[in-house]
Amino acid sequence: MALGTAIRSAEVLVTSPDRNFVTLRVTTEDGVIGLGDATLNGRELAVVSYLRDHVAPLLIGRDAHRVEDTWQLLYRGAYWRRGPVTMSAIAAVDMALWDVKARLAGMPLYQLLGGASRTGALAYGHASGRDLPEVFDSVRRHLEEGYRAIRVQTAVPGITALYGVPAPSGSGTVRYEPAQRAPLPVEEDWDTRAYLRHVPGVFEAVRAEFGPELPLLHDGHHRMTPIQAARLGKDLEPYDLFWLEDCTPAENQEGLRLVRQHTTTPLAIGEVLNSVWDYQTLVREQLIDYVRSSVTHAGGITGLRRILDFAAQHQIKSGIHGPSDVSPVGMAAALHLDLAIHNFGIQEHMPHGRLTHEVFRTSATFSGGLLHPGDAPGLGVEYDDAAADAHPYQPAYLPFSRLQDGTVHDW
Ligand code: GCO
Ligand code: MG
Repeated sequence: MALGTAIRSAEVLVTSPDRNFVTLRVTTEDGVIGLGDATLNGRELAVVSYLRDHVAPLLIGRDAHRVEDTWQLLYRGAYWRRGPVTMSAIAAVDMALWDVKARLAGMPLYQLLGGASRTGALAYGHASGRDLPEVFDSVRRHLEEGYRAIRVQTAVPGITALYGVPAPSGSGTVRYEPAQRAPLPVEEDWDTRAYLRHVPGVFEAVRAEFGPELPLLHDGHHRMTPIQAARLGKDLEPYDLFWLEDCTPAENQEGLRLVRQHTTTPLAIGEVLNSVWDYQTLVREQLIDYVRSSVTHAGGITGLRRILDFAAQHQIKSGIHGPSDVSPVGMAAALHLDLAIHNFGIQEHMPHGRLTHEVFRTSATFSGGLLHPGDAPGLGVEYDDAAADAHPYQPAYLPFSRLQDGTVHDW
Protein backbone atom coordinates (compact mmCIF):
# COMPACT_ATOMS: atom_id res chain seq x y z
CA MET A 1 0.00 0.00 0.00
CA ALA A 2 1.27 3.46 -0.84
CA LEU A 3 1.48 5.17 2.56
CA GLY A 4 -0.27 8.27 1.23
CA THR A 5 -3.62 6.52 0.72
CA ALA A 6 -3.79 5.15 4.28
CA ILE A 7 -6.70 6.60 6.24
CA ARG A 8 -5.41 9.14 8.75
CA SER A 9 -8.73 10.24 10.28
CA ALA A 10 -12.42 9.36 10.20
CA GLU A 11 -14.58 12.11 11.70
CA VAL A 12 -18.32 11.94 12.31
CA LEU A 13 -19.90 15.35 11.72
CA VAL A 14 -23.39 16.31 12.88
CA THR A 15 -25.14 19.45 11.72
CA SER A 16 -28.72 20.72 11.55
CA PRO A 17 -29.01 23.47 8.94
CA ASP A 18 -32.63 22.97 7.83
CA ARG A 19 -32.73 19.50 9.41
CA ASN A 20 -30.27 17.01 10.96
CA PHE A 21 -27.53 15.44 8.87
CA VAL A 22 -24.77 13.01 9.82
CA THR A 23 -21.65 12.95 7.64
CA LEU A 24 -18.52 10.82 7.76
CA ARG A 25 -15.32 12.53 6.63
CA VAL A 26 -12.36 10.32 5.87
CA THR A 27 -8.94 11.91 5.30
CA THR A 28 -5.92 10.06 3.90
CA GLU A 29 -2.30 10.60 4.94
CA ASP A 30 -1.89 12.69 1.78
CA GLY A 31 -4.82 14.87 2.82
CA VAL A 32 -7.37 13.59 0.29
CA ILE A 33 -10.90 13.86 1.70
CA GLY A 34 -13.90 11.57 1.18
CA LEU A 35 -17.46 12.29 2.39
CA GLY A 36 -20.24 9.84 3.19
CA ASP A 37 -23.86 10.42 4.25
CA ALA A 38 -25.02 8.53 7.37
CA THR A 39 -28.31 10.32 8.07
CA LEU A 40 -31.03 8.05 9.48
CA ASN A 41 -34.09 10.19 10.06
CA GLY A 42 -35.10 10.30 13.72
CA ARG A 43 -32.34 7.87 14.78
CA GLU A 44 -29.34 10.01 13.80
CA LEU A 45 -27.32 9.66 16.99
CA ALA A 46 -27.47 5.85 16.92
CA VAL A 47 -25.51 5.91 13.64
CA VAL A 48 -23.16 8.57 15.04
CA SER A 49 -22.22 6.25 17.89
CA TYR A 50 -21.99 3.19 15.62
CA LEU A 51 -19.55 5.03 13.37
CA ARG A 52 -17.59 6.94 15.98
CA ASP A 53 -17.31 4.24 18.64
CA HIS A 54 -17.13 1.06 16.53
CA VAL A 55 -16.22 1.80 12.91
CA ALA A 56 -13.79 4.74 12.89
CA PRO A 57 -11.12 2.86 14.92
CA LEU A 58 -11.20 0.07 12.29
CA LEU A 59 -10.59 2.54 9.47
CA ILE A 60 -7.45 4.24 10.77
CA GLY A 61 -4.41 3.01 8.85
CA ARG A 62 -6.44 1.06 6.24
CA ASP A 63 -5.84 1.70 2.55
CA ALA A 64 -8.65 3.97 1.35
CA HIS A 65 -8.50 2.27 -2.04
CA ARG A 66 -9.88 -0.99 -0.63
CA VAL A 67 -13.59 -0.23 -1.04
CA GLU A 68 -14.91 -3.79 -1.45
CA ASP A 69 -12.68 -5.28 1.24
CA THR A 70 -13.74 -2.57 3.70
CA TRP A 71 -17.41 -3.16 2.86
CA GLN A 72 -17.02 -6.89 3.52
CA LEU A 73 -15.06 -6.27 6.71
CA LEU A 74 -17.79 -4.02 8.11
CA TYR A 75 -20.65 -6.27 6.92
CA ARG A 76 -19.27 -9.70 7.83
CA GLY A 77 -16.85 -8.60 10.52
CA ALA A 78 -19.56 -7.21 12.83
CA TYR A 79 -21.21 -10.66 12.97
CA TRP A 80 -24.60 -8.87 13.34
CA ARG A 81 -26.11 -8.43 9.87
CA ARG A 82 -28.20 -5.81 8.10
CA GLY A 83 -30.56 -3.32 9.72
CA PRO A 84 -30.80 0.41 9.04
CA VAL A 85 -28.22 1.57 11.62
CA THR A 86 -25.54 -0.86 10.46
CA MET A 87 -26.25 -0.39 6.76
CA SER A 88 -26.28 3.44 7.03
CA ALA A 89 -22.91 3.32 8.77
CA ILE A 90 -21.49 0.99 6.12
CA ALA A 91 -23.00 3.24 3.44
CA ALA A 92 -21.21 6.30 4.80
CA VAL A 93 -17.84 4.53 4.76
CA ASP A 94 -18.47 3.14 1.27
CA MET A 95 -19.43 6.56 -0.17
CA ALA A 96 -16.44 8.23 1.47
CA LEU A 97 -14.01 5.66 0.05
CA TRP A 98 -15.51 5.92 -3.46
CA ASP A 99 -15.23 9.71 -3.10
CA VAL A 100 -11.51 9.42 -2.22
CA LYS A 101 -10.87 7.00 -5.09
CA ALA A 102 -12.56 9.23 -7.66
CA ARG A 103 -10.82 12.37 -6.36
CA LEU A 104 -7.49 10.54 -6.65
CA ALA A 105 -8.41 9.51 -10.19
CA GLY A 106 -9.34 13.12 -10.95
CA MET A 107 -12.73 11.99 -12.27
CA PRO A 108 -16.37 12.39 -11.32
CA LEU A 109 -17.41 9.13 -9.65
CA TYR A 110 -19.77 8.07 -12.46
CA GLN A 111 -16.73 7.60 -14.69
CA LEU A 112 -15.37 4.93 -12.35
CA LEU A 113 -18.79 3.24 -12.25
CA GLY A 114 -18.67 2.68 -16.00
CA GLY A 115 -19.26 6.14 -17.43
CA ALA A 116 -22.50 7.89 -18.35
CA SER A 117 -25.32 5.82 -19.82
CA ARG A 118 -27.54 8.88 -20.24
CA THR A 119 -27.37 12.68 -20.30
CA GLY A 120 -29.11 13.14 -16.94
CA ALA A 121 -31.46 11.49 -14.45
CA LEU A 122 -35.19 12.11 -14.92
CA ALA A 123 -36.36 13.50 -11.57
CA TYR A 124 -39.78 13.60 -9.97
CA GLY A 125 -40.96 16.42 -7.74
CA HIS A 126 -43.53 16.43 -4.94
CA ALA A 127 -46.90 18.08 -5.47
CA SER A 128 -49.52 18.05 -2.74
CA GLY A 129 -52.55 19.93 -1.53
CA ARG A 130 -55.43 19.96 0.90
CA ASP A 131 -58.01 20.10 -1.87
CA LEU A 132 -58.12 19.88 -5.67
CA PRO A 133 -57.35 23.56 -6.40
CA GLU A 134 -54.29 23.34 -4.13
CA VAL A 135 -53.18 20.08 -5.76
CA PHE A 136 -53.56 21.63 -9.24
CA ASP A 137 -51.58 24.73 -8.19
CA SER A 138 -48.84 22.60 -6.76
CA VAL A 139 -48.60 20.45 -9.93
CA ARG A 140 -48.49 23.61 -12.02
CA ARG A 141 -45.74 25.10 -9.89
CA HIS A 142 -43.66 21.95 -10.35
CA LEU A 143 -44.18 22.03 -14.10
CA GLU A 144 -43.00 25.65 -14.10
CA GLU A 145 -39.90 24.62 -12.16
CA GLY A 146 -39.12 22.19 -14.96
CA TYR A 147 -40.23 18.84 -13.52
CA ARG A 148 -41.27 16.27 -16.10
CA ALA A 149 -42.67 13.76 -13.58
CA ILE A 150 -44.66 14.55 -10.46
CA ARG A 151 -45.73 12.71 -7.33
CA VAL A 152 -49.16 13.71 -6.10
CA GLN A 153 -50.21 13.45 -2.43
CA THR A 154 -53.51 14.75 -1.15
CA ALA A 155 -55.30 15.44 2.09
CA VAL A 156 -58.25 13.13 2.76
CA PRO A 157 -61.56 14.26 4.27
CA GLY A 158 -61.83 12.78 7.74
CA ILE A 159 -58.06 12.60 8.33
CA THR A 160 -56.56 15.60 10.13
CA ALA A 161 -52.84 15.24 9.36
CA LEU A 162 -51.27 12.75 7.02
CA TYR A 163 -48.12 11.82 5.16
CA GLY A 164 -47.05 13.95 2.23
CA VAL A 165 -49.17 17.05 2.81
CA PRO A 166 -47.45 20.00 4.55
CA ALA A 167 -49.26 21.65 7.42
CA PRO A 168 -50.89 24.94 6.32
CA SER A 169 -48.20 27.63 6.37
CA GLY A 170 -49.76 30.54 4.59
CA SER A 171 -46.83 30.83 2.18
CA GLY A 172 -48.13 28.27 -0.30
CA THR A 173 -44.58 27.40 -1.31
CA VAL A 174 -43.55 25.25 1.63
CA ARG A 175 -41.83 21.96 0.78
CA TYR A 176 -42.85 18.81 2.55
CA GLU A 177 -40.51 17.79 5.36
CA PRO A 178 -41.77 14.80 7.34
CA ALA A 179 -39.53 15.11 10.42
CA GLN A 180 -40.45 17.72 12.97
CA ARG A 181 -38.06 19.37 15.39
CA ALA A 182 -39.41 18.46 18.81
CA PRO A 183 -38.27 16.36 21.75
CA LEU A 184 -40.96 13.74 21.02
CA PRO A 185 -42.69 12.45 17.86
CA VAL A 186 -45.94 14.10 16.79
CA GLU A 187 -49.10 11.98 16.52
CA GLU A 188 -51.12 11.86 13.27
CA ASP A 189 -54.38 10.05 12.49
CA TRP A 190 -55.29 7.52 9.83
CA ASP A 191 -58.34 5.88 8.21
CA THR A 192 -57.61 3.48 5.33
CA ARG A 193 -61.21 3.28 4.09
CA ALA A 194 -61.50 7.08 3.84
CA TYR A 195 -58.18 7.14 1.95
CA LEU A 196 -59.24 4.41 -0.50
CA ARG A 197 -62.50 6.24 -1.22
CA HIS A 198 -60.83 9.58 -1.86
CA VAL A 199 -57.58 9.02 -3.77
CA PRO A 200 -58.84 7.63 -7.12
CA GLY A 201 -61.06 10.70 -7.62
CA VAL A 202 -58.08 12.99 -7.10
CA PHE A 203 -56.08 11.17 -9.79
CA GLU A 204 -59.06 11.23 -12.12
CA ALA A 205 -59.19 15.01 -11.74
CA VAL A 206 -55.42 15.49 -12.08
CA ARG A 207 -55.34 13.37 -15.27
CA ALA A 208 -58.25 15.30 -16.72
CA GLU A 209 -56.56 18.63 -15.91
CA PHE A 210 -53.00 17.83 -17.06
CA GLY A 211 -53.57 15.35 -19.88
CA PRO A 212 -52.37 11.82 -20.57
CA GLU A 213 -48.62 12.35 -20.92
CA LEU A 214 -47.36 13.63 -17.57
CA PRO A 215 -45.90 10.77 -15.49
CA LEU A 216 -47.78 10.77 -12.15
CA LEU A 217 -46.62 8.95 -9.03
CA HIS A 218 -48.20 8.28 -5.65
CA ASP A 219 -46.89 7.06 -2.27
CA GLY A 220 -49.14 4.84 -0.15
CA HIS A 221 -46.53 4.98 2.64
CA HIS A 222 -46.93 1.39 3.92
CA ARG A 223 -50.50 1.84 5.19
CA MET A 224 -52.58 -0.75 3.34
CA THR A 225 -52.95 -4.49 3.70
CA PRO A 226 -52.19 -6.44 0.50
CA ILE A 227 -55.86 -6.74 -0.45
CA GLN A 228 -56.47 -3.03 0.14
CA ALA A 229 -53.38 -2.24 -1.93
CA ALA A 230 -54.66 -4.50 -4.70
CA ARG A 231 -57.91 -2.58 -4.74
CA LEU A 232 -56.18 0.81 -4.90
CA GLY A 233 -53.89 -0.36 -7.69
CA LYS A 234 -56.93 -1.51 -9.65
CA ASP A 235 -58.88 1.70 -9.00
CA LEU A 236 -55.91 3.78 -10.22
CA GLU A 237 -55.37 1.84 -13.47
CA PRO A 238 -57.44 4.24 -15.62
CA TYR A 239 -55.14 7.12 -14.59
CA ASP A 240 -51.97 5.36 -15.78
CA LEU A 241 -49.63 5.93 -12.83
CA PHE A 242 -45.86 5.78 -13.33
CA TRP A 243 -45.86 3.98 -9.98
CA LEU A 244 -47.71 3.32 -6.77
CA GLU A 245 -45.14 3.32 -3.98
CA ASP A 246 -45.06 1.36 -0.71
CA CYS A 247 -48.62 0.17 -1.12
CA THR A 248 -48.13 -2.34 1.72
CA PRO A 249 -45.34 -2.86 4.30
CA ALA A 250 -42.36 -4.31 2.45
CA GLU A 251 -41.08 -6.75 5.05
CA ASN A 252 -43.95 -9.03 4.05
CA GLN A 253 -42.45 -9.70 0.61
CA GLU A 254 -44.95 -12.48 -0.15
CA GLY A 255 -47.79 -9.98 0.35
CA LEU A 256 -46.90 -8.41 -2.96
CA ARG A 257 -47.99 -11.59 -4.78
CA LEU A 258 -51.58 -10.77 -3.92
CA VAL A 259 -51.27 -7.16 -5.05
CA ARG A 260 -49.63 -8.23 -8.31
CA GLN A 261 -52.37 -10.74 -9.13
CA HIS A 262 -54.94 -7.98 -9.18
CA THR A 263 -53.38 -4.92 -10.74
CA THR A 264 -51.17 -3.72 -13.58
CA THR A 265 -50.36 -0.43 -11.80
CA PRO A 266 -46.53 -0.45 -11.56
CA LEU A 267 -45.22 -0.92 -8.02
CA ALA A 268 -42.24 0.71 -6.30
CA ILE A 269 -40.91 -0.55 -2.98
CA GLY A 270 -37.89 -0.45 -0.76
CA GLU A 271 -37.02 2.84 0.95
CA VAL A 272 -36.98 1.02 4.31
CA LEU A 273 -35.13 -2.02 2.95
CA ASN A 274 -31.36 -2.06 3.26
CA SER A 275 -29.79 -5.13 1.67
CA VAL A 276 -30.05 -7.37 -1.36
CA TRP A 277 -31.45 -10.04 0.95
CA ASP A 278 -34.54 -7.91 1.60
CA TYR A 279 -35.36 -8.10 -2.12
CA GLN A 280 -35.03 -11.82 -2.79
CA THR A 281 -38.71 -12.69 -3.30
CA LEU A 282 -39.65 -9.25 -4.61
CA VAL A 283 -37.10 -9.42 -7.40
CA ARG A 284 -36.98 -13.13 -8.22
CA GLU A 285 -40.75 -13.29 -8.60
CA GLN A 286 -40.85 -9.90 -10.31
CA LEU A 287 -43.34 -8.57 -7.76
CA ILE A 288 -42.20 -4.96 -8.12
CA ASP A 289 -41.14 -2.66 -10.94
CA TYR A 290 -38.86 -0.17 -9.14
CA VAL A 291 -36.30 -0.46 -6.35
CA ARG A 292 -36.63 2.42 -3.88
CA SER A 293 -33.68 1.97 -1.52
CA SER A 294 -31.40 4.95 -0.98
CA VAL A 295 -27.63 4.83 -1.27
CA THR A 296 -27.51 6.12 2.32
CA HIS A 297 -29.55 3.32 3.93
CA ALA A 298 -28.61 0.35 1.77
CA GLY A 299 -24.88 -0.05 2.26
CA GLY A 300 -23.69 2.70 -0.05
CA ILE A 301 -22.84 2.58 -3.72
CA THR A 302 -21.49 -0.97 -3.35
CA GLY A 303 -24.62 -2.21 -1.53
CA LEU A 304 -27.19 -0.50 -3.73
CA ARG A 305 -25.42 -1.48 -6.94
CA ARG A 306 -25.65 -5.13 -5.84
CA ILE A 307 -29.42 -4.72 -5.47
CA LEU A 308 -29.80 -2.89 -8.78
CA ASP A 309 -27.72 -5.43 -10.73
CA PHE A 310 -29.89 -8.23 -9.29
CA ALA A 311 -33.03 -6.25 -10.19
CA ALA A 312 -31.78 -5.66 -13.75
CA GLN A 313 -31.94 -9.38 -14.46
CA HIS A 314 -35.69 -9.23 -13.84
CA GLN A 315 -36.39 -6.03 -15.80
CA ILE A 316 -36.79 -4.06 -12.59
CA LYS A 317 -35.52 -0.48 -12.63
CA SER A 318 -34.15 2.02 -10.15
CA GLY A 319 -36.17 4.67 -8.36
CA ILE A 320 -33.58 5.75 -5.80
CA HIS A 321 -34.96 7.31 -2.62
CA GLY A 322 -34.10 11.01 -2.50
CA PRO A 323 -36.09 12.72 0.27
CA SER A 324 -34.75 15.76 2.11
CA ASP A 325 -33.40 13.45 4.83
CA VAL A 326 -30.82 12.08 2.39
CA SER A 327 -28.06 14.73 2.51
CA PRO A 328 -26.55 16.36 -0.59
CA VAL A 329 -23.72 13.81 -0.19
CA GLY A 330 -26.17 10.87 -0.36
CA MET A 331 -27.97 12.56 -3.25
CA ALA A 332 -24.70 13.02 -5.15
CA ALA A 333 -23.94 9.31 -4.71
CA ALA A 334 -27.43 8.51 -6.06
CA LEU A 335 -26.91 10.74 -9.10
CA HIS A 336 -23.58 9.13 -10.02
CA LEU A 337 -25.26 5.72 -9.90
CA ASP A 338 -28.28 7.01 -11.85
CA LEU A 339 -26.02 8.20 -14.62
CA ALA A 340 -23.96 5.02 -14.83
CA ILE A 341 -26.36 2.07 -14.46
CA HIS A 342 -28.32 0.66 -17.39
CA ASN A 343 -31.57 -0.05 -15.52
CA PHE A 344 -32.26 3.53 -14.45
CA GLY A 345 -35.95 4.33 -13.93
CA ILE A 346 -36.40 7.68 -12.21
CA GLN A 347 -34.84 9.69 -9.37
CA GLU A 348 -36.74 11.24 -6.46
CA HIS A 349 -35.94 14.91 -5.89
CA MET A 350 -36.98 16.75 -2.72
CA PRO A 351 -34.82 19.89 -2.88
CA HIS A 352 -32.83 20.90 0.19
CA GLY A 353 -33.13 24.30 1.80
CA ARG A 354 -30.74 27.25 1.50
CA LEU A 355 -28.94 26.62 4.81
CA THR A 356 -28.27 23.00 3.81
CA HIS A 357 -26.65 24.18 0.58
CA GLU A 358 -24.39 26.51 2.58
CA VAL A 359 -23.04 23.53 4.52
CA PHE A 360 -22.88 21.10 1.58
CA ARG A 361 -21.59 22.80 -1.58
CA THR A 362 -22.63 20.48 -4.37
CA SER A 363 -21.79 20.40 -8.07
CA ALA A 364 -25.15 18.73 -8.84
CA THR A 365 -27.54 20.55 -11.17
CA PHE A 366 -31.23 20.33 -12.09
CA SER A 367 -32.22 21.47 -15.54
CA GLY A 368 -34.84 20.53 -18.09
CA GLY A 369 -36.30 18.02 -15.63
CA LEU A 370 -32.98 16.16 -15.34
CA LEU A 371 -30.55 15.93 -12.43
CA HIS A 372 -26.81 15.65 -13.07
CA PRO A 373 -24.05 15.14 -10.49
CA GLY A 374 -21.64 17.53 -12.24
CA ASP A 375 -18.07 16.83 -13.31
CA ALA A 376 -16.03 17.75 -10.24
CA PRO A 377 -13.67 14.93 -9.18
CA GLY A 378 -15.25 12.53 -6.65
CA LEU A 379 -18.86 12.88 -5.51
CA GLY A 380 -18.73 16.62 -6.15
CA VAL A 381 -19.62 17.81 -2.64
CA GLU A 382 -17.54 19.98 -0.26
CA TYR A 383 -18.39 20.29 3.43
CA ASP A 384 -18.14 23.76 4.98
CA ASP A 385 -17.20 23.32 8.65
CA ALA A 386 -17.83 26.92 9.63
CA ALA A 387 -21.34 26.88 8.14
CA ALA A 388 -22.04 23.48 9.73
CA ASP A 389 -20.89 24.53 13.19
CA ALA A 390 -23.49 27.30 13.27
CA HIS A 391 -26.24 24.62 13.35
CA PRO A 392 -25.91 22.11 16.19
CA TYR A 393 -28.03 18.91 16.33
CA GLN A 394 -31.67 19.36 17.30
CA PRO A 395 -33.89 16.44 18.29
CA ALA A 396 -36.38 15.76 15.46
CA TYR A 397 -38.65 12.81 14.79
CA LEU A 398 -40.89 11.37 12.14
CA PRO A 399 -44.55 11.37 13.24
CA PHE A 400 -46.45 8.19 14.03
CA SER A 401 -50.12 7.49 13.43
CA ARG A 402 -53.07 6.07 15.34
CA LEU A 403 -56.47 4.87 14.16
CA GLN A 404 -59.63 6.42 15.56
CA ASP A 405 -59.79 3.82 18.35
CA GLY A 406 -56.22 4.57 19.41
CA THR A 407 -54.47 1.62 17.73
CA VAL A 408 -50.98 2.46 16.44
CA HIS A 409 -50.87 2.11 12.65
CA ASP A 410 -47.98 2.05 10.15
CA TRP A 411 -46.89 5.62 9.42
C1 GCO B 1 -40.42 9.28 0.12
C2 GCO B 1 -40.49 8.87 1.53
C3 GCO B 1 -40.11 9.90 2.54
C4 GCO B 1 -40.02 9.25 3.92
C5 GCO B 1 -38.89 9.84 4.68
C6 GCO B 1 -38.67 9.15 6.00
O1 GCO B 1 -41.04 8.62 -0.69
O2 GCO B 1 -39.69 10.21 -0.16
O3 GCO B 1 -41.63 8.14 1.80
O4 GCO B 1 -40.91 11.03 2.54
O5 GCO B 1 -41.19 9.36 4.64
O6 GCO B 1 -37.74 9.76 3.92
O7 GCO B 1 -37.48 9.56 6.56
MG1 MG C 1 -41.87 6.89 0.05
